[in-house]
Amino acid sequence: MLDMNWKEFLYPYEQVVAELLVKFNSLNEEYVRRGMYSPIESVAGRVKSISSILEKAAKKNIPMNRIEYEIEDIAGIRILCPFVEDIEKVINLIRARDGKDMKIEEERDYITNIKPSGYRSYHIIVKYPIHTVCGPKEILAEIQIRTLAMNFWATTEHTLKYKYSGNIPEELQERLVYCAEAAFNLDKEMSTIREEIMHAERLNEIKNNLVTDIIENMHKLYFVLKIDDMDKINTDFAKLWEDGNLEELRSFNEQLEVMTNMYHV
Ligand code: 0O2
Repeated sequence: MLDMNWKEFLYPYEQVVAELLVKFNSLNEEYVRRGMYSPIESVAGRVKSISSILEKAAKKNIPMNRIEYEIEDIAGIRILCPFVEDIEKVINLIRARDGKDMKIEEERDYITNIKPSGYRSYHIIVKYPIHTVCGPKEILAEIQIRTLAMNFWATTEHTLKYKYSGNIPEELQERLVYCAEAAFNLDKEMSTIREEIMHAERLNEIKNNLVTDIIENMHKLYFVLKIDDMDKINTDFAKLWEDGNLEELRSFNEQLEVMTNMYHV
């Protein structure tokens, strides 16, 4: 096992991680350049260390000549999303590539099916084609998709697992399960707040458009109405604008439109 040429064996995996990082980082940059909201916060990748590969092979009784087929996460990237609903968007972005620049082998939904440890994340195992000097090759890679909160929990738990050589004391395990729930509740609460902010932004946009229409109509009427009538319209508008009631502003604008049509302005 140990006399294997690891450098040569791992080279294609390094290429896969590098290519996947370029692709998902470019996707993220494209969202930013287009001025769109990106469901991707950041992307990181790594090739599994030789000791971790050997440990996993021993744990799962995988012979050396089978590790490239049976250890799926030698090449791995992790996509972090700001909000929990962004995970679905990233999954769909990956599904849209299925059969194009990568093949989806398996999806593991540890967000619906939480691991007993409390671990939450969405895993997609893909086969990624590369061209080596020895010819074309398909390499297995694992894409982990999770929120920032899920990642905070997972990296902390991973470090503790390492510290306790895989045997975290039961009392600590229970506290970790509690923390995983707390992290998930934080994700849910942040999503609710985000929805409320988006709703308020939409209302504000509608109000701004209405106010623009009202001011345009008032300008038109300025040339045809008597000064007293125009003063009344100005006063009414100032009051409505301050109160900000969308329905009242809408009906006020409708009245102005009737008048502009009547005066053909
Ligand atoms: P790394 O690179 O150190 O993260 P298994 O050994 O059965 O758990 P399997 O069958 O390869 O793993 O697949 P699984 O469980 O779908 O995915 C394995 C990877 O998911 C792990 O990689 C972790 O990165 C992550 N993971 C799964 N369960 C947990 C968990 O309870 N806590 C944390 N923190 N991460 C988890 P490795 O092999 O641990 O390697």
